Amino acid sequence: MISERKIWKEKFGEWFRKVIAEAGILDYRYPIKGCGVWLPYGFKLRRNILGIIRKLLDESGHEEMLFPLLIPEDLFARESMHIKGFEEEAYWVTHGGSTKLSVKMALRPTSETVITPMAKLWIRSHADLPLKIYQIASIFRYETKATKPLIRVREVTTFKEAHTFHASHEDALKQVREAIKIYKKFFDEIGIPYIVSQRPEWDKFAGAVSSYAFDTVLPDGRTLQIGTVHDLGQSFAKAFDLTFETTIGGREHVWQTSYGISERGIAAVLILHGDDHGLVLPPNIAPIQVIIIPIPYKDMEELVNEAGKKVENELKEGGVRVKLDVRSDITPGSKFYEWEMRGVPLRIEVGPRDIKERKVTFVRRDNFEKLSCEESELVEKTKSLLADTRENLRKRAGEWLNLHICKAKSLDEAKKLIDSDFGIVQVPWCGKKECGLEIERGVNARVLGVPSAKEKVAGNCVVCSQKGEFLVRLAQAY
Ligand code: 5CA
Ligand code: ZN
Repeated sequence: MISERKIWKEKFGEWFRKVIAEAGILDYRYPIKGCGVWLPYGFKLRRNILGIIRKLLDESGHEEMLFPLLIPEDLFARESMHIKGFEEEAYWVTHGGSTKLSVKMALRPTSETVITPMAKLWIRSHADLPLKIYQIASIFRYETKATKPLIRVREVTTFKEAHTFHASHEDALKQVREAIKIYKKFFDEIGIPYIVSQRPEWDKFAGAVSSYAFDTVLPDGRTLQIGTVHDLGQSFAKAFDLTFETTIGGREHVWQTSYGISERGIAAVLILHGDDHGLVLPPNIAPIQVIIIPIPYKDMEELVNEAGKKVENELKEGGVRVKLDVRSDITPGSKFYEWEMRGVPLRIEVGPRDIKERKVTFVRRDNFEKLSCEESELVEKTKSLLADTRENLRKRAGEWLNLHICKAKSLDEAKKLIDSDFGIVQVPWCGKKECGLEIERGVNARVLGVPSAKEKVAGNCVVCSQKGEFLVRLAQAY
């Protein structure tokens, strides 16, 4: 598999564009760069993935809400670091019809400056804290780097942002740890491997005290940031004068966190599990888990279709998302090709021989293994094959990431590895900003950050030779 992927690496950008269109995930031909259309099959996949994050957030005391898209300039500009970071990325609404607006408005590039002033109306005392909310909505960013479907878009249609409010920094830090745990569970559920890094001080979210990022490695050796968690400290609370009455009667500024993911998580699912034949979808999120294809022989069309219908009903009753493909104008071979490309995890072929022998024939999408079972074991066998497929995909993607993280002892060695599209390279670093920037320049790559749970480091800073405090992670990043 992995060696296959080496060849795959070169053409993966092209593969990605082609497969999302052909598989019916996304139509990216809309005449605005960075905007696409979710097609029905893609929309179902998106809905299943969002179901997982919704459940995780709801279970941990977050409540879903929906906030306005427009931000008046004065609110948007209130927190100075935030506006500095986002000003150039915002789309601005300046007119209502032909009337020039007295205050121009930004389309939200994220929602701290929408949510904090509203929280000020809701939070009075410590009894109102913590407050944990989220929304799933579109955001807009005028990205200047090359746009790419699902990976770098200008309308991020699947932005899930959570915002939390706390009575102490300690509580906010606890929330940061919970958020990291929630995202770990989320990415584990969809079979995406990741590393979590604390972002360097010079590359944090605009307005944050500290930022943590989830990164994964794509087939071309470049990393994709698939989620972030931020400790916002009191920056926004101070800018908006959001305070609460403490237990001893004084007033203090509220402590905040925020964390977000987007359709990049969906892109990672498509890319990391896919192969030369197209998508391979994890069964727990696949819109169709089992595709049944009747294999008609002369004069037996009706018989195989009926048998297929029976299999379909039984699986449906067993709670499996199943589809019977009875189209008579295309051959079984073309059907195999199409559903393989669309990533359906399991295929059942129903032919005269299966009917006669009271057997069911399966083909797994992840490894093309062909298996069979007795008719009576249909539901049970299907479920165990789907579970195996899911586990295999998760494991395979995990091995891929492990093979693409390594350590280097010098800048030279790190640069060679990065130039060969290796993936993530870690080097000892003293922790000083000058050295960090020097490392970025030296290897011409990005500092992803340092491991969020700090490991003991052996070795000296690759720039200044002082004792290394951290292993810093470097990569070509999307
Ligand atoms: N307010 C915070 C937490 S919600 C925030 O906006 N953080 S962020 O800027 O880091 O965005 C969160 C995640 O959204 C990123 O980690 C990235 O995975 C995703 N994202 C950001 N910009 C884009 C984009 N243009 N296209 C696709 N995904 C994006
Ligand atoms: Zn140093």
